[in-house]
Amino acid sequence: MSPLMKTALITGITGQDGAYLTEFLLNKGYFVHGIKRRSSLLNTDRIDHLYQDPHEKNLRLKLHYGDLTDSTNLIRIIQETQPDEIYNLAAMSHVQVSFETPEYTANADGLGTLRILEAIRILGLEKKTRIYQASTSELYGLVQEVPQSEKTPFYPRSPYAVAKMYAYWITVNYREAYNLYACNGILFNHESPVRGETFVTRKITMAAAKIALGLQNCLYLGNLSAQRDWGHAKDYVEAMWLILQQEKAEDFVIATGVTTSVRDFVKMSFAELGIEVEFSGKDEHERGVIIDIDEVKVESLKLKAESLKPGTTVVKVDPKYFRPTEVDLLIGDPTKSNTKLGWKPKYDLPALVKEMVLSDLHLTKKDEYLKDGGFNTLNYFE
Ligand code: NDP
Ligand code: GDR
Repeated sequence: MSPLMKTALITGITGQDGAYLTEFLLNKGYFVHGIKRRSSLLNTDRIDHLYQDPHEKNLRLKLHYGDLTDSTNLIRIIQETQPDEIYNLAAMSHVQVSFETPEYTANADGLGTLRILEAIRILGLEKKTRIYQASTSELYGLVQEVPQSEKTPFYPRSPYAVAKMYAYWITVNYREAYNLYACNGILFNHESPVRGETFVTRKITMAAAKIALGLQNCLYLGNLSAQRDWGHAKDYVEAMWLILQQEKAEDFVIATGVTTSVRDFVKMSFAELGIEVEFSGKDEHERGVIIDIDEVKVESLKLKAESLKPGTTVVKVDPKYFRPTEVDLLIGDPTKSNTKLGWKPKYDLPALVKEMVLSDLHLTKKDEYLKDGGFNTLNYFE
């Protein structure tokens, strides 16, 4: 390994951001180490295209078994890998699930960050290793002001956000107390074709593809009025890297500055498939109904036109997806990252939606093929 080659350690390498960041850092010439939890299935789908056989001569990607709840394991991996940069992306990242598993979430998302920071001190790596902490717009929670910037006060609204608030402040504290180069990226929602299937964007794009192919009847959602500032994960991992390349360690908001409701995300996704959906009704009785079909688009995408009739209800509200406390409106102010980091997203929302919908249409065609052959895989996702 060349002495000039930088080494990065990524926790959460099997996740959405871990995969995009690994690809980004390999392209920059880094040696990338990743921490992966043991699971009964391999769970490396998102990084399989980057995987290298450990026997390869010019190996630049290596996976280590580990867990954010195990400090001894983190200390050992950091000692072995001696990273120039650590990207702490591992987390129980689902807001609604955090209401079901609050203690575990606090342990992994909150204390997990402390364990990494302490490991750096224990190993005397304060001057060598820079740390990126995956902070989140969920910290803003109950709306205090819009758009939300680095100066906006926090008001977390879930066990996930409260755990991430601890992680945010312990990162700031270790920077100030021990002069670590440790930074928070306060990232607003970012999505992609490999977004987890239970986050709302991916749930919508997968369902739109299945409905368009006649493989699913209806999409059930929770709060349709929630508004999010959605960007593309590919753009956001570049910002993570830029945050660690500055002279001084600082925290940055990463966002597009545009907000959209869940309802409009649904409309945009179906429109990508030539299906116009309109909403009517209120609260849990609200529905999304097909009002028009673009026959040319349906034909060109080889969709199942016979199952797509104007008047058909394709979206219903299921209150089980309502959260005990909701975050209604997120819209980020990216002025600081635009000016200091020179960061600007390349994707806008229409381009993101298009990429996700077409990717899911492609994946769903495999299910269609299997169903035609008598093997129904679909119930897993409904
Ligand atoms: P994902 O849920 O896709 O990935 C999370 C990763 O963390 C997975 O690799 C997961 O492993 C791993 N992980 C979970 N728990 C542990 C643990 N105890 N020990 C080790 N690894 C663990 O999340 P994203 O990629 O979307 O997000 C990355 C980070 O950024 C997270 O911290 C998230 O909270 C934060 N964030 C995300 C935003 C977004 O919009 N995507 C916005 C702001 C912040 P496995 O594959 O085994 O489950
Ligand atoms: P979020 O993302 O909670 O913002 O956290 P999610 O996609 O889960 O929810 C966004 C909004 O959509 C509403 N919603 C639904 N959400 C889900 N998951 N499923 C539904 O059926 C549904 N219907 C409506 C939600 O109530 C919410 O208002 C994501 C995660 O990636 C976090 O890790 C990250 O920190 C934040 O983004 C920024």
